[in-house]
Amino acid sequence: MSTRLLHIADLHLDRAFAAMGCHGELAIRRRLGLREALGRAGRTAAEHGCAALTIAGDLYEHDRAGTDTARFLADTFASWAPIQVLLAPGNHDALLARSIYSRTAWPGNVHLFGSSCLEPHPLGDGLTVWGLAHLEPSWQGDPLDCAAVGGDGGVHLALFHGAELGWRPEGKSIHGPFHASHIHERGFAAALSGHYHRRRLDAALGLVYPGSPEPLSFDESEGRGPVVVTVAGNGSVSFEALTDNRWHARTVSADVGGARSAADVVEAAGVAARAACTGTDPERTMLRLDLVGAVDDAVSIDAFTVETAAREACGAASVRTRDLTSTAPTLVLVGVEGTVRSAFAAAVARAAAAGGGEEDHCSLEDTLRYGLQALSGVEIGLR
Ligand SMILES: [Mn+2]
Repeated sequence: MSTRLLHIADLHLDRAFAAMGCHGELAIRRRLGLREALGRAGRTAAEHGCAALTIAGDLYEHDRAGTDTARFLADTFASWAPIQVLLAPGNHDALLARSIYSRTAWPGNVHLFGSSCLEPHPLGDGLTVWGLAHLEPSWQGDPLDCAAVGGDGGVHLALFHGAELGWRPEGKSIHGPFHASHIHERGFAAALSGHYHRRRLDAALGLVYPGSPEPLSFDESEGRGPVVVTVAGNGSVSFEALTDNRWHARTVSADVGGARSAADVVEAAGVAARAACTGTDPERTMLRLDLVGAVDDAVSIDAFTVETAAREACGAASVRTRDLTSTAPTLVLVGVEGTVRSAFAAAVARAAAAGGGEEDHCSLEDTLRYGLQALSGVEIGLR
């Protein structure tokens, strides 16, 4: 007889989405979309005959989640009975005294892990899920720093929010650092983890990151969804990733090199944006549009104009541009013009030659760009 679990993590209910440039109506749609994703997970667990749904932290964002979110969660979980819900708080939803976790009366099918050391929760048929909670947002303990489990012929799974150190994406914060090699060493058949927002299934190591159910940043462009964990009668554990995200994050480059006017920039941006939205539901697509190429300083690139035009062209829910263009080589000519422009360019060049850090260099580049645009008499587009 096999047992199935459905594993999710990093839903981040109540997220602001400001970092993705969402405000007003779009931010509300995104937050409703997160609640929908949780409802979907419950239905998926039922369809797959899962005994439990495991949630490895960052279920909500503590700073923004209030009583309404607590009631939504309690009612949603109750509606899933008899499926059990196992909660292992992470860094964004740490088990603080005033947290939703602490002050909500959870329905009987919910089990909240409450210690920073792994504690057992038997699911029957010799299967035990060991879970822990981050008791504070900056917890730095090793989730697998525990005595080895097992030796009873049963199957043991670990459930926690943590940063596997061999696979940390650049710049990702470290919360609950651990080594994947310790999963089997400590007697666990698998670690059902959360924290990294990109899916990772490693059957050999027994490591699962389901990733965030919906994309939370532009870098989260891959398909995402819950992971079905099957514990077979012989004790072997297998994973199956489902892809059911309804929102999409895309990044595309538009080469605007050689553009002679803002109209050329808008045209190239529209073509790239349309191509990027092909095959997705544009109304639920968040597009990041990188403008690249060497552009004449007489061409005004205004981010808001380009974003508005690109959204018009492809119908995406939102478009954010990153102006990665460089100033066209025509600039070299500026030096021989014998004008205010050339005097300005020479002054900036002297300042650049005087050295300074990366930050100085960037601000001098902006100085040159905006200054030359101003002196050319074009409208200054903000990056
Ligand atoms: Mn997270």
